[in-house]
Amino acid sequence: MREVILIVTLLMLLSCGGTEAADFLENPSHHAHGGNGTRLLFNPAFGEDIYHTHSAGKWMVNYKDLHTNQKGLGAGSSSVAVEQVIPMNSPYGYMMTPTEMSMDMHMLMIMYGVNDRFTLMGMGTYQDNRMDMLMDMGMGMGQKVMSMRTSGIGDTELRGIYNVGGGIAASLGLTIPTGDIDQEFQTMGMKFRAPYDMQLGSGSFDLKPVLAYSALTDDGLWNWGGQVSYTWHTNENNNGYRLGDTFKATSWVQRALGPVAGWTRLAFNHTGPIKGRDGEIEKLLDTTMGAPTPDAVADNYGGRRLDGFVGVSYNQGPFSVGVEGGLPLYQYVNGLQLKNDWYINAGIQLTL
Ligand SMILES: [Cu+2]
Repeated sequence: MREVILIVTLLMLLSCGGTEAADFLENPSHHAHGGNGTRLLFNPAFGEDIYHTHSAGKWMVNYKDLHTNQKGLGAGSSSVAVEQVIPMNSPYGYMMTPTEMSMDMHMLMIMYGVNDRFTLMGMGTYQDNRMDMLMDMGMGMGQKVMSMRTSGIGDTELRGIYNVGGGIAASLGLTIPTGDIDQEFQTMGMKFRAPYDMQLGSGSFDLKPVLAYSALTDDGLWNWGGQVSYTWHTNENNNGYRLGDTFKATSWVQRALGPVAGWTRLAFNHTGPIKGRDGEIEKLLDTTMGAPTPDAVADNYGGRRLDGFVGVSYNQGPFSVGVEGGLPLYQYVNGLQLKNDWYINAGIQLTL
């Protein structure tokens, strides 16, 4: 609730300075051919899409790779040493633990302006997850480094975006569960279903309402704004669980310098714990037949985080490319989890 109040306040403050920009957003076709303003409003590389509309008959295609690196374990806002987590007679008492993880989400997005107020969007994703783990072999046989990898098609999103006016866009997305949630891995000659964080999708139909505000100065040199979104996993998936719902808020400032633009961005994320259990994943927690690991426990998911980013983009004609790097500024994890360490998001975009 505190987050909602903070963001509403932020949006109100921003809207005080946004009257010239509102006129621009009402008449985007005046700036349709790659002027500064267009580039700033259609950022190619933000780690989350800022929902905007296009004028009637205009297309946009964007490809992005969102890379997240996680390293080291945390509980709440503190760090936890590996010696606290394995072996079985340590304080947390697991046999295996993740030590580092990288996630790449490749996103291909297409937008089309149905009319000057309403834009349709479709997005396909491809997910690539790699995890390094440490396993205690028991009976004083030492520890073994292992790795796990899952990759494939992720979830698919369909979305409508409506230009409310005054620089505000309202949007609703529906995610279709095309990502596999039965990914497996092998250890000690046995096959297990991979933990929740290594699966490729949510397995559920998700609704994602968004409210975005974007402002541009008359000279087209400065752009700023904010966006709030909510992800609601509407149903329990076929494997008996539902990922935690997510509230996200982001706010940014951009400055154009010729064909280049630079920006800084803050992003807040609050994700709830997983509801329900995947019985196949829980077989890992069997102390005789499995390999107990913290990420097989549904309670060890979700938390809240504030991330900071800086980025740069370059625009030529209908093309723009960009990259941003980020670090978590604050994070609180539920239970025991890997902590986020750094981010790199890169994108290339074509506006027609
Ligand atoms: Cu677009």
